Amino acid sequence: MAQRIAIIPGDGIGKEVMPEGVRVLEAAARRFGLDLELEAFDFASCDYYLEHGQMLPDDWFETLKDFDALFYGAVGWPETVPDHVSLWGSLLQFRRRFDQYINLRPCRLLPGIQSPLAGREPGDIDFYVVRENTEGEYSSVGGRMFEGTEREIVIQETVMTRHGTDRVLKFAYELARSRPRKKLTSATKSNGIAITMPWWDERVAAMGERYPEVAVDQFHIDILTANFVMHPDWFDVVVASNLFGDILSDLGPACTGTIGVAPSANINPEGTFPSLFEPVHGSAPDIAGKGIANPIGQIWSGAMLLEHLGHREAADAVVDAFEAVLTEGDRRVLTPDVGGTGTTEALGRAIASRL
Ligand code: GGG
Repeated sequence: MAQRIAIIPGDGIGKEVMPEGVRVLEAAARRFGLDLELEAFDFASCDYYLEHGQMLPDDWFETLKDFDALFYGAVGWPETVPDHVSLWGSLLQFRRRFDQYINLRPCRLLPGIQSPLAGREPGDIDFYVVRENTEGEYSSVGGRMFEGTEREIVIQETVMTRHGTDRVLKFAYELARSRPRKKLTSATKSNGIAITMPWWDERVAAMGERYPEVAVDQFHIDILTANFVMHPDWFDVVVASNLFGDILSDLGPACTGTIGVAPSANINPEGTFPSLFEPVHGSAPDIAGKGIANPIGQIWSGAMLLEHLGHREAADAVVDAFEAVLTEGDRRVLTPDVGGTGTTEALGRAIASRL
């Protein structure tokens, strides 16, 4: 039976990198004889909002829930829709309603890409950020009072549950245990955020009792960001709350030369609902429409999607294909963020032709 994949380009460069993500998925499907059925949707975009007054149709949950995976581009076009409206109206609905509580974000220095950190070679930076994806600082608990007056009050609560925290910690420990270094780093701020974060540290320690073979350390988020830059080789698996994980998973890829290559998987590990695969980058209004966005973040996310659907060999072939193109280093094919003069499409085609 065909595996059904929903294609949702979203906004800005999402619309430019998605065709390349699809091109490579289709090339992999041809080569490995995979039965993938792709269906495209225009919702979860600011264009859809402008036409319909909301980011998603009322029946989006019913429409998407039986897909095997969702392949997403990027959200946000602040010129027309405020960012918090577009994000909460689309991506965060998917993550929450489909209980995609793991956001898995690999960070790896790829061959042929120059790290801005002096002397770093491929192999020196190779870790995962495991981001809690349904609660934490991304909470809808709070409100405004006395708006526009001198007495204005704004409150937003951080929400951490034992269920939500333990399940992401378990995933992170298991990932660390499966890797050669068996090392887990926890992102905390328990000196300043003196209620939720000491509790997060306690949960990390409690879960650690089940994984004695995993070496654990923790850093406050401020020095942790500094150490991403100074000592990226220290890290293997980094587990973080929703906001800290979001920040770390932009910073990590920046240390590998470009955020344009970074992939992510929003996973519902139980498989009750579809998981969602998207590049880490957003819609990038500054370069949208120029045809120069790097499609590798989308393509690598496609590889994660293939692996999630059980197609490990095809996923590895996609990674091999973009690594080969990067290693070859033809500047006419590479996008400007990795030192080339090429276009999104040229890079996508070069990768697909390797499959
Ligand atoms: N492809 C990822 C994307 O569109 N990100 C936009 C964004 O602002 N995301 C915030 C988040 O991931 O929490």
